[in-house]
Amino acid sequence: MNKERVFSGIQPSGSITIGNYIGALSNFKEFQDDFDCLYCIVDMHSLSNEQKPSELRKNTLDLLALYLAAGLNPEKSTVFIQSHVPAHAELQWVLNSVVSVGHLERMTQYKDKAQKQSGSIPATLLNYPILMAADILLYQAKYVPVGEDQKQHIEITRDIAERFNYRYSDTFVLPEIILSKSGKRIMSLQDPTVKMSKSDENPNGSIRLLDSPDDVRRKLKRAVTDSLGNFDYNDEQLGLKNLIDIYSAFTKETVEDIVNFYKDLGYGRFKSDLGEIIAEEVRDIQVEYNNYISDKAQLEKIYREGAEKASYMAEKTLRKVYKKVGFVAR
Ligand code: ATP
Ligand code: LTN
Repeated sequence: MNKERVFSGIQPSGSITIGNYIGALSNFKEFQDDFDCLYCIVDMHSLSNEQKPSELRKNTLDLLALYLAAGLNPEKSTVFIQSHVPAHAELQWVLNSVVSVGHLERMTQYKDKAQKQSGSIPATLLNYPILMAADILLYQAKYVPVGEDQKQHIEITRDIAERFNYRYSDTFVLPEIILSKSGKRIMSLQDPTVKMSKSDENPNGSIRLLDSPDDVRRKLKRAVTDSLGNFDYNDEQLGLKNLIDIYSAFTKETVEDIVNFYKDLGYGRFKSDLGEIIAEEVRDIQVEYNNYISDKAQLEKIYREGAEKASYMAEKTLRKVYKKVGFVAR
């Protein structure tokens, strides 16, 4: 029996954070046995922001090593780099024709990021959701495990698929979002009203998977809480709430159990325990990461084979699409 497809991707636009890990990466491995999974490093999406070429190259290989360190098994899942499969850009072009500029301009991520742009706004930022739709629709993926911030992007993907299916007859599977059980949205340690993000310029706002254990402990100590002094989980104490979410994501303990345990122990003890918990998990991941990143030949073999498998699936959809829109067959 054919397994249903799962597709997800992370941009190599910086060094990935525990937000990316909790909201996305740590969940990827859970689908490997029951679904036909594709996990992509979406390097083309990174061009929606200015990137230093040498850093983009390094971040891409780092992210591949981190995918593997987080338990992705290339024997079970297709692990690949987006720019190695030209069908993504090709389908994106076709899908441009079923999306209005107005819709793209109303996307939350576009508005946020365009506003932060100091110079002119690159067209890649506006077209970002169409490339993401192409990623997912090319593989007829049914499920997309991502963090909550990506909800609108999955909605526009469904919308694009529906429009195309309506105009040219049934072609694409309509994908569904899968949110992680805990930590759908991890916030900055310095400002709990904004999302923790790998492109945050404040180094203390996010913990990176490749941070040293000492940096992890230090950043946690400095994490913003409040002066109320009561250990509770509510919207008046957003900093603490965020740390409790992180604790729960790493330990799988319930919020209630965490609050009960730390009620009389206080913030200091809680933060220092959480520092140890994250430092330990990060250390384990880094041991694996170091093994993978030091073997460039093995990495190359993995991404080459991944691209070959992905291309085969992608070409099948692209051929169908080209035929439906009226391109003459080669
Ligand atoms: P950038 O800062 O470059 O925009 P980002 O850190 O927001 O990047 P993405 O590459 O956009 O990360 O996201 C990769 C995955 O991580 C997505 O599934 C996204 O939903 C998830 N993710 C990102 N940030 C968080 C967060 N703070 N909490 C939970 N999940 C997150
Ligand atoms: N936009 C996503 C990254 C991404 C993605 C995808 C996620 C690009 N293409 C396809 C899932 C499926 C983000 O996390 N910023």
